[in-house]
Amino acid sequence: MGTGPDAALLRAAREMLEHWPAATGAVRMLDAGHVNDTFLVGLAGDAHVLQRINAFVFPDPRAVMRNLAKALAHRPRGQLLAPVATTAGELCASDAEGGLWRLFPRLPARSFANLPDDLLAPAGAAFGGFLADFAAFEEDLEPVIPRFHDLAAALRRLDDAPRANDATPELRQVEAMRGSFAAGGGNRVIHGDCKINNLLFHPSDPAVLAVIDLDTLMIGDPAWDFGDLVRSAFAGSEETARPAPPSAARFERLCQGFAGAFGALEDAPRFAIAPAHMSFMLAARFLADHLQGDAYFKVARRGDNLLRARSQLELASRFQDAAPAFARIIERRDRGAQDRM
Ligand code: GN1
Ligand code: MG
Repeated sequence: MGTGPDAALLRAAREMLEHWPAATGAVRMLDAGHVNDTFLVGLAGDAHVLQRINAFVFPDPRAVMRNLAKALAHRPRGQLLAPVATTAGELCASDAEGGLWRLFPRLPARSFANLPDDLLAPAGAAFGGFLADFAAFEEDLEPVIPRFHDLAAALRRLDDAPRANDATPELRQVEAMRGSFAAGGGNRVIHGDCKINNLLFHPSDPAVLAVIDLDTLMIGDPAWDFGDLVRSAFAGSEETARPAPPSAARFERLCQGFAGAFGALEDAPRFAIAPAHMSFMLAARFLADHLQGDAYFKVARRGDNLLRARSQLELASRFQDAAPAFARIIERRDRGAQDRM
């Protein structure tokens, strides 16, 4: 058996399986997201996904699970993935260190780092439909990460981080752009992490089977979800690589799908600037984490968070340039939808 942090984590994952009936050994670690630890495991012969919630990022992991339980109760049949209950009948189990683990079925589905054109509208519709469904959500959600989508707070954390020479160009770029974005607010339930790899697609049809990762379900502005969707569709999910240039045609497909399910994107300029806003905020978060020694986002190697920040800054600047064209596309779609009514 190997040693080191990965081996210890795999061992911990295997030990957790005793909490679920008929679960078999943790097969391997999955590279899924930048935050939680995720493993592929077997349960009664079917592949499942075991996950430990990152307690540094989510100081109260149980609050994450309480929010999830409320969301599942709100939308019991639609496109959400429920954890498999433990033998004790719970949605999660804790380990000796207080870490919280949950187990999800692994659907036979496709997921993408880069979406093909024909899946852009279904992706938009899945997140737009999610927001529409949660417009009527009556439960109180517990805030799991204080000031999560608060740009001013992200910039403050960056300002407070230690300085390093390797990040000088990125810090300058942040200085040059920081005055361009308004704070934002919002007062309805949003998904909070509308990345394209949080969608599971039908194995062959252009349709979404599930919207996953509800850890950051929270009160906010739907434009942030829309912005993250567009951001991730051009960033690709690894995010250390250079982003694809924004394309009006791909934006239009995302927008058609999203607004078709969500409803008109009133205040088109706010939605049009949201991709730039979300990319810029994420750049500040990646950069602060690089300067603080990669405590928050997982990295395969030192420097990944700097590369991610660089890529998000490039996106932010390109999305800023594209915002007037994006606003025209949004307005044209809304007029077209009205004409058809
Ligand atoms: C993180 O772990 P993952 O990949 O689901 C982050 C999001 C970022 C995203 C960027 C709780 O999400 O806010 O947009 O990385 N989640 C948290 O890829 O910080
Ligand atoms: Mg997430």
